[in-house]
Amino acid sequence: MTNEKNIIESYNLAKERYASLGVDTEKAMDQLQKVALSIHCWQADDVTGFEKSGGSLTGGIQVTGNYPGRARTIDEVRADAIKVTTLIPGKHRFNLHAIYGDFQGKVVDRNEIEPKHFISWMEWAKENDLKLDFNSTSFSHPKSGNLTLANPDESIRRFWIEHTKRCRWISEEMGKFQNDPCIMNLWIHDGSKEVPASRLKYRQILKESLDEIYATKYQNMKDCIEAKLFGIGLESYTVGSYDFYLGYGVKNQKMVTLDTGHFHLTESIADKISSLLLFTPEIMLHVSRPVRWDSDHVVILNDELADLSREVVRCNALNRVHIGLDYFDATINRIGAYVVGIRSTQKALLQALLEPYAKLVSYEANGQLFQRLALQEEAKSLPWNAVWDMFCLKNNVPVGEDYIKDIEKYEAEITSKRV
Ligand code: RNT
Ligand code: ZN
Repeated sequence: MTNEKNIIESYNLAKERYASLGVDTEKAMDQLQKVALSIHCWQADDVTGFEKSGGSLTGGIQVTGNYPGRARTIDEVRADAIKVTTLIPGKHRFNLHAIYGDFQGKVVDRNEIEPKHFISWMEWAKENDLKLDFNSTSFSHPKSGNLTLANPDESIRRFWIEHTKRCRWISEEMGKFQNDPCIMNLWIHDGSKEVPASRLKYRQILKESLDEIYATKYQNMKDCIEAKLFGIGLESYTVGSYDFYLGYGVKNQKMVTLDTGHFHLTESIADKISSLLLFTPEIMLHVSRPVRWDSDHVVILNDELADLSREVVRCNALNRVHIGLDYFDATINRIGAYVVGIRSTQKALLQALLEPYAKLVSYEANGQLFQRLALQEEAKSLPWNAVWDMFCLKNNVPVGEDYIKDIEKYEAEITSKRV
């Protein structure tokens, strides 16, 4: 159990320690306060959504586990999301997929969705001081197959073009309603299990589809395009590879979405930030955690996350890098999965904001390379945790592990009753 007096005392000591290295802890907390994370709706219900005709999850992604308590209705997703917001500091965004529309029990196919199906979400978000982001949904549909926007079959391709255009229209209306641009992510699973004879063919088709989709210019939404290495059952070829979307993004000034689970395991996502910032307008992140593969484990405070956060902060790019979460774990309490992943992401950002960066840069400029290495190592064990606790206290949310009991209570009273 944490104690307020101790938190304040520890914070004051930490503040002094950081000040001796030229770091202003108050400023770091102010900066972190402004970072709105885009919280993915799909951890709440194992990427199921509310389509009446909804089938099983396809598209090369997979949720494992069957822990009780999955949200089954819009109201349950909303209630869980609100619970999560009470256990994390700051004001955030909520990221919807097209299959989460409020379809009122009707069958509305993907090429028929409209802003009206998302009005109740917009109102809910407004009431709860959240902003919305959006995603087109290419998976889990009878027409998904292995190819959607890259499909040589013209009727299937047209179906998905129509869907994606409508998603941009919906995003535009969301952006207008909330008076803040809605970011719409486009990820499609298109690919194949074996290497195709023509890798080029499908990429050409995808490019044409995207050109048509993006022909309409909007003011209140922003587009981002998400690449991937492989999907389950689609291991040998992904039409929308990183090279493909990087090229498309640079040429058309679209944001590229970097999902931290979508690269070779030894590839550094952090290292991509500074390059993308030079050639694309902004960046979207899907913070995830691959374990051996794109397994979408709950985000934890590991070296990769610390490196990525440091890079965003070192580039002074918190205003150009949008941070979304993307993982789905059904083996543990799902509210807990949200809270652990979100808080870990915020901790990584705070560590980055507390780095004695000015000193590191000056060592480097002076060729003092031992000094640079030494300070980088020492920075890892500076008392950032005292600042984190203070940040939680100021935000009136549980400090340290205190949120465990809140989630246990919510489980006992709410999620365990969902049978
Ligand atoms: C899949 C992508 C994509 C999805 C969500 C549900 O590998 O990461 O972002 O996780 O759209
Ligand atoms: Zn993703």
